[in-house]
Amino acid sequence: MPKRHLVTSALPYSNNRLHVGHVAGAYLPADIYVRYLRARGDEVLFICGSDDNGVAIEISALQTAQTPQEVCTFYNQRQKADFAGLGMAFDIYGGTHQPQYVKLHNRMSQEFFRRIHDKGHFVKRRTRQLYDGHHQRFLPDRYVRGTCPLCRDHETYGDQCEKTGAVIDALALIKPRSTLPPYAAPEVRETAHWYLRLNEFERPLREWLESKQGSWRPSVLNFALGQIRQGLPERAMTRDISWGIPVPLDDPDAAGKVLYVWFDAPIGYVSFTAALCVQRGGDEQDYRQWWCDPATPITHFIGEDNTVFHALIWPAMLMAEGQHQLPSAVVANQFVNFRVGGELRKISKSETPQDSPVWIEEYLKHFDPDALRYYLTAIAPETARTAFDTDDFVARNNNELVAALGNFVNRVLTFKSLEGRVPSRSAQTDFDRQHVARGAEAIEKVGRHIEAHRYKAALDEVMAFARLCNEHVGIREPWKTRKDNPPDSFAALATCIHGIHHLAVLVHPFMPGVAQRLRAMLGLPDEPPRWQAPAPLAEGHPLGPPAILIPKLEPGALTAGA
Ligand code: B3M
Repeated sequence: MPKRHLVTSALPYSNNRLHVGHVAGAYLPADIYVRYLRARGDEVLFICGSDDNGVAIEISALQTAQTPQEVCTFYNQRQKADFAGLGMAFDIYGGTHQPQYVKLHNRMSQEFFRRIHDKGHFVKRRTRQLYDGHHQRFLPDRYVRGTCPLCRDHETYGDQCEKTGAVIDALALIKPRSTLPPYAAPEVRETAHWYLRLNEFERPLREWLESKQGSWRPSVLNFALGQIRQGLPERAMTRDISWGIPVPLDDPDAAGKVLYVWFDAPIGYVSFTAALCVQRGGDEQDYRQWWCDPATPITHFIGEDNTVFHALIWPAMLMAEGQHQLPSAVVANQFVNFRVGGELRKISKSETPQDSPVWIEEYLKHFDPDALRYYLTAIAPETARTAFDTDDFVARNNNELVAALGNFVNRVLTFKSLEGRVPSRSAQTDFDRQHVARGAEAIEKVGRHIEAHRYKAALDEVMAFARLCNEHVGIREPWKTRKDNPPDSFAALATCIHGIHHLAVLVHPFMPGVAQRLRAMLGLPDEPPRWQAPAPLAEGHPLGPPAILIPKLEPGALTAGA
């Protein structure tokens, strides 16, 4: 595996708070991957920030009588705080329209657009578009709703079918309605836009995607290859709205138009990398070390509905522009629904109560971030949609984290005869040595799972080792030999402590807070572990004070406010 990595998480639109579904999709798996790579000794840049431009933000501003800048800055800060509370180890949390980033981001996006333009990959077309006579504005993307022209049985916005994820043409919507009150039926007016000729890239995209067979998730490849089989239509990369990046062309038709938000958003990954290079005292152009060097793999973590953009349109933009490398991997997760009291619901701003713990802000007021990281990994929507179930959350917290991990650690480290020090392991048995070897094997296996983006399987492996540790202490029974055979009792305890040390490595990518508490209890310095089987602590090494690893939750704890 290479030694440098650029990892990105999808840039959330800055018009809403974050919920557990967002976290399970594009952020937590990325953070686990990054923490693992860093523990392995690799150099990683982990890039994220908010997606501040475009229709979604403009509509939220209209609905709340604020400016788009107010909306996106408020949510940029909110989301940043939520991510920090969950321990996301971003190197930068930018924002495509935040004061510190907007200038560089606009310039890089405009340069990108111009290079594609100069190479002839855009075609300017006069087209007809839906227009709201009442508000005197065109209705791109989320400004219009209607029945999807492709699946024909589903209400959707004018940009993407909410059921199949396919990009659609708003003009083709059946029975379209403006999403602005009084929700008029739109008229059709002429306008001019710049379209990316995606069909020119069908072959290179197909060949590139086919080369990922066996390493990428089938859901991403099947979707993207399926779209290519149907043929990739030209896509407009400009919009008739006012909130965004001005189209950088000296052409009267460009006046008053902005870049399509899905054109500039992925360039946010690049411009935030450049901003980070500057923040770290380097030059803006240093970003090329990450974006133009094939020895540095780029991994994008996204939610399933972003697949078309990351696996087709963004790579086509990169091919058209020609100066940056393609992503090495696009890791997409499916949606997470919400089950409360047995009833399945979608998580949405309008239907989910303000104080529900599915909102990260609310969750973090009352509960441990690592318990959520644990649960969301245990139910990770890697191959199918899953549900965040409040009862299941409590059950798993108590039966798995507390019972298998917390109790074991507590039982061993509070053992009286230890007197706060690691005892002698001189009387270790073969069984003890085998146990330590199992810990080392677990570290290897978990690493392989994480490298293959199998986070759920990785966590299962961690918990399997935790259960093994429980079994070990149960079989060795150091309390029974404490008086008659102290060397044997001590050797058993030393083995258990070594097991805890292995667990402190194993849980780190998933639950960094738990890992830190384990290290403190083991009397180790407060620094991230190396991803390797730890050497046994020396006899006499002073242990730290035992503490509660993960609090037990009362049944129904999460249902309040749900
Ligand atoms: N903002 C969509 C979303 O939040 C979009 C992702 C952009 S990633 C470049 O789901």
